[in-house]
Amino acid sequence: MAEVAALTRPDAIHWCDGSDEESEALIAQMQADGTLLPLNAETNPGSWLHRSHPDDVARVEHLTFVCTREQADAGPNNHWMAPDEAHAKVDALFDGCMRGRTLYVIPYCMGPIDSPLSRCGVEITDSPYVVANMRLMTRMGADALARIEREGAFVKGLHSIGELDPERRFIMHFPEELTIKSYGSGYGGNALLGKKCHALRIASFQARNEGWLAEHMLIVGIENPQGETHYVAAAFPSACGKTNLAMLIPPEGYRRDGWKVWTVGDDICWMRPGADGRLYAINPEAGYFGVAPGTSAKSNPNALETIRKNTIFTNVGLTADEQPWWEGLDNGQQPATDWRGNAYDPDQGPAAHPNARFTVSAKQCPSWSPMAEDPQGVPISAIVFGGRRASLVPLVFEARDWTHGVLVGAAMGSETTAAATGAVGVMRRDPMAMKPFCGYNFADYFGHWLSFDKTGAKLPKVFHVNWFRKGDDGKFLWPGFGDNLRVLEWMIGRVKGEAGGVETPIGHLPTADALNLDGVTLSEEAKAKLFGFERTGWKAEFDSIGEYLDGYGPRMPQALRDEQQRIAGLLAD
Ligand code: OXD
Ligand code: MN
Repeated sequence: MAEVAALTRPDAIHWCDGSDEESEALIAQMQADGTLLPLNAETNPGSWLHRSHPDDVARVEHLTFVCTREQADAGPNNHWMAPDEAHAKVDALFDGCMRGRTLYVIPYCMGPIDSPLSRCGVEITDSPYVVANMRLMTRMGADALARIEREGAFVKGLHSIGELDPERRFIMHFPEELTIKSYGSGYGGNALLGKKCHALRIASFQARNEGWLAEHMLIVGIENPQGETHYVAAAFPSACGKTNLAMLIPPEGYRRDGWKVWTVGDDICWMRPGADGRLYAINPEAGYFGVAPGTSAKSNPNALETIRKNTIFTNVGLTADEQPWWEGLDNGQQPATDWRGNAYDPDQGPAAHPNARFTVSAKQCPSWSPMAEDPQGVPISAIVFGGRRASLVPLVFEARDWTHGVLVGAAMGSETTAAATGAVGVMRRDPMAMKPFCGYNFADYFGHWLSFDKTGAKLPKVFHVNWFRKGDDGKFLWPGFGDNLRVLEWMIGRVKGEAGGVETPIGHLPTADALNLDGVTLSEEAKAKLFGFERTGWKAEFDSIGEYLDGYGPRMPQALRDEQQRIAGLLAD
């Protein structure tokens, strides 16, 4: 801290203890300077609106760097800069940048404070908005500091909003030094360093060295009418429905029969093998930083209930009586003010920014699982990969074994979303939804995944889903949301050896009667596309997967190439 203060020269220094008094004082200060605007106290008690700089609304992948000593260790999947050059570049920006500001020291713990799977960090920042968000998203303050003092090890994070100038913005990671330096952005994924920078990029690197996995996955518990709970971890790219699946409400008939859904996490999952050979997972986060647009009583009633109070909204619109508003909210209200603070005019774009967010404590979620606090984590029965694929990819299929499952994850493709700056709706390979977040070479990462398949391991089954398949009319074919439980039920049936599947070259698809479709009406086209296997299209897909793997050169594990070749061979028959 002394070194940082000497470089950044703040007017004041504040060590965060995480107390209510501290939070109240910070909020009062942010209200006074306009960083936070109070929302309607009757409809949204304890809740605030923050309007970010209009050029600072999403992650900036082109300005995000992994700075390993060897460029090949960062891999073709990351932007790379030599560590010395990166430190020099960014330190020049940090020089004197906190003059006139307060430096906040945030000790935090990712994961339950007493879990052996958790890891700590310290973020130094000049943004009280970051402090308020970190307080919701992590276990922050005195307990974390005590653990850091005990362990002596932590990830060092330095953040300044700088001038919020996109030309003076860098998100730098130094995995070999367990260090992060982020300058020039106040946006969640760039500025809340516990989240993407620590819990994914740095943690994935640490996890490889220490024999665990740090993944961009939700964790959900599915309790059947017999009272058994199976935990599922699912990787979908940003803004592809992780929060919705994690908080799913079972369809009417399932509710009546006694099915329940428990939310452990909605974005990040840290997993390691337990003594019994199964993978055990914790959610390193303590809150949700969710996408607001599209969240409604239909898509995610649990999320709506979660954010009814004590929530920070960023870049949403406002109704005339200061209630938060976003596209797709469908609550009968109308926006009066847009996310920039101007009078709402539909010709000027949406009222809420498409990547508008809510930050809220996980414990406010009606489906919050108390197992989220279990230091041992929850045993994972199934791992699910999925992306936005308008064509070709069926609703669900199961990988034949772990190696095939790793290939299914490595080959994941999805259309880009507003969670990062750049074009939206462009199909790209996003292996295991980690393209923006893996802190080292993907070839080594796939090798690390393959290494879990060893004697005594009782690994989860691996599945792929696609909720986003479209018909010839361009409309989604699967109802999604609560009805996705039907697909999860099939997966659990497969895990227990009870549900039917048909073998195809790409894996097992559900047999015609294996999925419970009571109460769902699907057209013939929908059935054919959601449950069918299109050999010609898959042949082309596998050629493209082969080219993708080849792009990593000889570092790509041979076992993964062999698996791609095996399936390409089956498709050619
Ligand atoms: C997120 C993201 O904020 O993936 O979770 O962008
Ligand atoms: Mn995410």
